[in-house]
Amino acid sequence: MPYNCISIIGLGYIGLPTAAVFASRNKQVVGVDISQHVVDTINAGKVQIVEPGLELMVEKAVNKGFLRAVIAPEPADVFLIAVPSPFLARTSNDLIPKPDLSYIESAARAIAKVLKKGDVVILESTSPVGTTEKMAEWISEERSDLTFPQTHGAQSDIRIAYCPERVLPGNIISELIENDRVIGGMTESCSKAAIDAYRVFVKGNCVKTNSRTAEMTKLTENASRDVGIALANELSIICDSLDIDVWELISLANLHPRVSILQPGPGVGGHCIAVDPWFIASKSPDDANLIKEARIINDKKPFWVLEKVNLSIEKIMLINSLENSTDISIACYGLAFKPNIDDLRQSPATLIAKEIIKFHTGSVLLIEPNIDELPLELKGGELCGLSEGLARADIHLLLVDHNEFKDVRPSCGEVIDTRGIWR
Ligand code: SAJ
Repeated sequence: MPYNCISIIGLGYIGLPTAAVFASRNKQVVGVDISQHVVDTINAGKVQIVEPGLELMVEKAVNKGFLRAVIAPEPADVFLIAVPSPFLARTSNDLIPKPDLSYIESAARAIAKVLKKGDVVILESTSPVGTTEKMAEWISEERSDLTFPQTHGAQSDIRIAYCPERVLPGNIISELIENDRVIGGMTESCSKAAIDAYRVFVKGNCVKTNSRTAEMTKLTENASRDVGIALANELSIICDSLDIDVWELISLANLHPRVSILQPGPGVGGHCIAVDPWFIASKSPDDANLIKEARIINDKKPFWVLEKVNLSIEKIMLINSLENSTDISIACYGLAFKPNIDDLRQSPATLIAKEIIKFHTGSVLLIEPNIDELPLELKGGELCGLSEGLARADIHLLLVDHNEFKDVRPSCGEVIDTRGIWR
């Protein structure tokens, strides 16, 4: 393996674990991040994100001198870009959100300054098809003294490839090592160079393709899951109106050897599945109909849940001849975007809780065992323990299937179970 120094640009959920794994294989790793806080934290052998096993790896790597973090790129043999690729804020005219490639562009232009002949540049950030080629252009604009694959093919000075990450938060370290990788070079020699770099720690297969196919592979993986969840969410609405238990229905349908339906919920959250399908739709707006529709179905699901909450409020008011809903307490069980994590960002559960706080005049109890403090956007809700919520609420709204909620069940009151664990 000719590459001894690896530079990882962006030390977040993907970049930092990748840096730590390279360093654990005794490579010299220079992590680059625009946040001084992140740089200082890592150089102190600590981590700014919650991921099992990561802190220990970073501490060891820093103490042994294999990992250090810096603000500005330094020379290296391999540059791996793992910066965010969100979409731009949507205006009322945008039917499809537009990708924001500015972080990738800044990273590309910043590393261009320190590139030398023979270096490899790999993009890992989830990206619309064609972004790797764009990145190659941005770098070449900065360095007319070097040659690039788009103009010099296999003979280029710089090798450029796309290699998507596909790890699951909570299990990142082992998935980084064990999962198969799809590696798409702009040329055959670019693919080979990138495979050489990943082989340092990847035990799974490194499967070769071109950069556009690798970009689309990542988007397809997450779009496929989004479409699958949209089917489950649509079924849950249909079944509700037909008085059928959707979870029983799905488990029965899944007995068929060639059927494997996913689970409905209050919507799709997180930073990947709810974002990536739009990258396909933004590139192919007239052709990505199913993909677009799935996004719309999943984005609408939280509002369907809110209608259910309103119906429950009206029911309680009617039964108890109440003039207003001030005396009705609503408990929301779970705020995270999926079970057993503390991440509330882009969470349908948090969106639903926020909307309830806005319109409901009575108490809104928020039960989230994985956090100690409510974010500002949930001001007006009361963070409380599980038994208090079960004892106090008139409406029990189950939003996340955290393990803590599986062994309990409200003994009275209205129950709205969006995850099917309190059936
Ligand atoms: N969800 C459902 N029903 C299901 C499965 C999930 O409603 O049957 C919801 C979850 O509650 C959550 C959302 O979907 O709100 C996404 O959760 P997830 O666990 O399916 O996925 P992520 O976003 O944590 O990670 C995904 C993974 N991609 C796939 O499984 C295809 C992961 O492997 C990727 O690396 C990650 O996106 C990424 O970074 O792209």
